[in-house]
Amino acid sequence: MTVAFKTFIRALAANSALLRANNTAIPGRLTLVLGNESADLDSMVSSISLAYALSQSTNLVVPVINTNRQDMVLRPECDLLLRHTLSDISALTFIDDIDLAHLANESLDVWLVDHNAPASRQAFLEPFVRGIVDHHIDEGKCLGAQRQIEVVASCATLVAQRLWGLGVMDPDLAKLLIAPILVDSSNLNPAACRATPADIASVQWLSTLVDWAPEQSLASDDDMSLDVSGPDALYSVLDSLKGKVSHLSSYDLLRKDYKQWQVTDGTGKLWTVGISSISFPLKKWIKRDGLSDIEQAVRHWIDKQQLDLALVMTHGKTKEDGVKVYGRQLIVASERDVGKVVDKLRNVDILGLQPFDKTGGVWMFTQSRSESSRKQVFPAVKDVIEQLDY
Ligand SMILES: [Mn+2]
Repeated sequence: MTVAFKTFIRALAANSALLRANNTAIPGRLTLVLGNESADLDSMVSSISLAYALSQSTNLVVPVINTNRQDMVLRPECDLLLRHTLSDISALTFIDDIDLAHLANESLDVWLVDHNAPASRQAFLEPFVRGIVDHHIDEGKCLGAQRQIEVVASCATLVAQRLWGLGVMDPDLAKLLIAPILVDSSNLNPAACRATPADIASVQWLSTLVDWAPEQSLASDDDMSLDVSGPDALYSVLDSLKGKVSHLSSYDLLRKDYKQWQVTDGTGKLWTVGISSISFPLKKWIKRDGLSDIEQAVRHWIDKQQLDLALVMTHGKTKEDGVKVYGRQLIVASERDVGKVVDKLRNVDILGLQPFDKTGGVWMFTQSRSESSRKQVFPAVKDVIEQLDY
């Protein structure tokens, strides 16, 4: 017998309450489906929908949003989509709702979605990982787990394929899944070079299952409703919300889409490395807040996260000679002497760094290889650190 999506969502409130109460009397086994700690739209949607897929054959499967509940305000596109398709997001479990270390015992099973190695701060989960569904470069962890790691634009494509195989789909679930695939592939735009044939096939299939609103004959106003008539309109609402950063301070921009790792260098020293990704071009950010405000925010973040190395990737369109062009920039910062790391990064081909500005321990570059996202940049940085031998 199949479990309907609405039934699964209704049960989440009770399951989340059970976890929040830290109840040691959780009946039988517990399966947590954890997205990555940047908690973007893809991670949130993939963890909810993979949890639903697993719930067809497993009792008590709970998706966990891997960010604090209050940080949802930093991700308005996620907030809107989840409210629209799930109606009640208070039923969801956020990482600060539960005591993960307490739940990590012999009756716990973990599925990682949209990442393939637990975040540094969640490394203790590694022995409990039973499955992985992801689209990042394989970090070679959790080798005993069921692993599905494929290069696609959006992890949601891989989850959609599983749901296809299970023969369970629902109009709200289809809308939930199609959203990150559109966002991560720039609406399947070939020029963005992100969509794979699998992403395109998922969008085509899901699109036929969504209850789209009737086509409006009037030009629609710019309200942020998701009662839209098709994928293009859904993409445009979510993308503009995602790009809305004008209400965020420099410091909030740094924490909005953030990942952190630990890397051991050639001398055995452990580095804590953080990478913020910001969809706001550096030129516009400097114009808005000024260099010293940005520098101060970065130093504050380094202190807050206790980072040995902070990277800030900015991207977006700016006008160059009257033409809008997409570009990426990279800020590298540290309170330590990292000149050697910076020198090596400047020789990394997939970055193509060109000097932009430098103040104190904060280097700013234009990243001429604008197709390289954090998925490519972190492995490059990791390589550089691992080869340090002074
Ligand atoms: Mn993803």
